[in-house]
Amino acid sequence: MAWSRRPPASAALLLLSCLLCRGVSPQRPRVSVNEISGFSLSPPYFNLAEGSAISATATCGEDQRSRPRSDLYCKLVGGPAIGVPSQTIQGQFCDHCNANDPDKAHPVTNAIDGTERWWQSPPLSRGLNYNEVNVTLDLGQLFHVAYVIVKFANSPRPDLWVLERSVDHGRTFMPWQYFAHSKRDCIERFGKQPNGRIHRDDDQICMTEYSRIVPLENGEIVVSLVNGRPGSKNFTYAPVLQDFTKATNIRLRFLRTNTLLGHLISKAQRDPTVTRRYYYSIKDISVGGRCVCHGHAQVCGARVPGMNQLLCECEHNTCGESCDRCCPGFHQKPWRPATANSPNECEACQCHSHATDCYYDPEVERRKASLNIYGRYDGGGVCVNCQHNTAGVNCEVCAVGFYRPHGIPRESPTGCIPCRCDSRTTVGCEMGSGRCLCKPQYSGDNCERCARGYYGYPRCILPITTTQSPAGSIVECDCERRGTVPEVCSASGHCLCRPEVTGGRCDRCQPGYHYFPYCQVRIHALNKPISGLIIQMVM
Ligand SMILES: *[C@@H]1O[C@H](CO)[C@@H](O)[C@H](O)[C@H]1NC(C)=O
Ligand SMILES: *[C@@H]1O[C@H](CO)[C@@H](O)[C@H](O)[C@H]1NC(C)=O
Ligand SMILES: [Ca+2]
Repeated sequence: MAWSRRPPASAALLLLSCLLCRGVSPQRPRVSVNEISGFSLSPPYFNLAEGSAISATATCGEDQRSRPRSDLYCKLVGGPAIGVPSQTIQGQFCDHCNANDPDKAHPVTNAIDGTERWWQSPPLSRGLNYNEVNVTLDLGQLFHVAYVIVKFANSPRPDLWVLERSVDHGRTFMPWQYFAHSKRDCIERFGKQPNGRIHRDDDQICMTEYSRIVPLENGEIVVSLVNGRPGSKNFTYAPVLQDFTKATNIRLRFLRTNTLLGHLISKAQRDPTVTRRYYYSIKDISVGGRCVCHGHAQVCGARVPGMNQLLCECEHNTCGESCDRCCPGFHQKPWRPATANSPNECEACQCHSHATDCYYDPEVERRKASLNIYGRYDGGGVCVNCQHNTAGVNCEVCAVGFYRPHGIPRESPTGCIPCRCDSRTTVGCEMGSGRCLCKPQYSGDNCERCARGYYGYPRCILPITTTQSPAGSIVECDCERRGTVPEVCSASGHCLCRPEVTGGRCDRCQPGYHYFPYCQVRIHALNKPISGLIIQMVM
């Protein structure tokens, strides 16, 4: 049995070509993702393991503090040597690990180096605790992972282990898939039905087929995290599956090595000629994945300078590392991931060129108060920081104290000009005409007089009699209104009498005038009709 001479990246390339070939049956159809993407964009899959950082909790030929040491191990497989073992001890083919010797070092980086070199864990003869070893990949950022392929080297595949993932950069891990040699272990160790059907997109299954002792060397485990799951055919509408495939870190948590003796191991566990044959070895780990771009990017390439990070090249007016928000100025609609049926683009706000940013307000959308760029009241974008003396949800009006003359377009940066009105008597001016808009107590084209019912320009206060006065501090105007001019009283509260009237309250006629409030000079005959003016006043 010869080790494959295939260049290391070929496994991933084969998978990738398989992903792309759709329908064409490759020689070894192992993993493919046939999703209907429609309007949703996705960057290509690639081998995430190559760019990741890898660590192991224990390594053959190194002590726990990473200092070199010599560890004797022997292969489980007998028969003719494959070239590597240098010693035969009692019919076993044996060798040493030593981190000091490049030919005998088995650092964990060998598992992602693209060569035939492999990582190896300490043999159990060094301690039965080396049944439990973790190998952890740090992907550096959040990715969608479609599959994990582990190729083992000079040992069988593990008897019992868990594939775990983290989405918080390694702070917490959760199981992704369980592997056990016996169905009983699935139930007893992991509480899972062995080889059960997948019902939900996030079911964590327990498989027994990958823990068989054969092949004794160069076994493979292919873990597909998408295929066979209900949401796989409609990935863009399967948020649970989208979440299930996310990972920032991947951990292979090995719990028990495979042994020829099965559970009789306990009887032989003190015999180093047996236990030195039990260890883990990994030749290659590949992780098929792609950036998380929420369906808004088809390229995920640009590495941030100085950082080991891949960025989505966001489309659909989305922004953010994973296109997870709308770009500034594109908040007319709330952000949504793309689906097969709709790109769910972020839509520009209508700010009439007076603002560069906006935010989405569902209440504004409910009131249909936001104009979109197509001229319809659809969406909830609210422009922020309207420039050029403009204001409003869409920067569509002029700020207080400014008006836009007729015929000037809303977009004009110089369209809103100051009102020519006295700010003491006005609240601004009318759009278009620029006509002054009086405060309630003023009227006239330029708000130059008191409104009806108000007296004493320019104060223009409401006339109140002393008996009605709620508080003494208010200057009141206690006049006989039938005897005053229309303004009734002055700003200081003095009653302003008609010329023929007199008195502090303007409540009597001047000398020589008669019949308040008429105050006529001469009345020739009382039985004659009096003047029209008087009739008017009487009525
Ligand atoms: C392996 O990782 C798990 C958590 O995923 C942890 O509980 C366990 O202690 C680790 N094992 C070793 C040997 O460090
Ligand atoms: C995917 O799911 C969406 C929403 O449930 C549905 O409208 C669409 O028809 C589905 N597409 C396919 C191909 O099943
Ligand atoms: Ca390798």
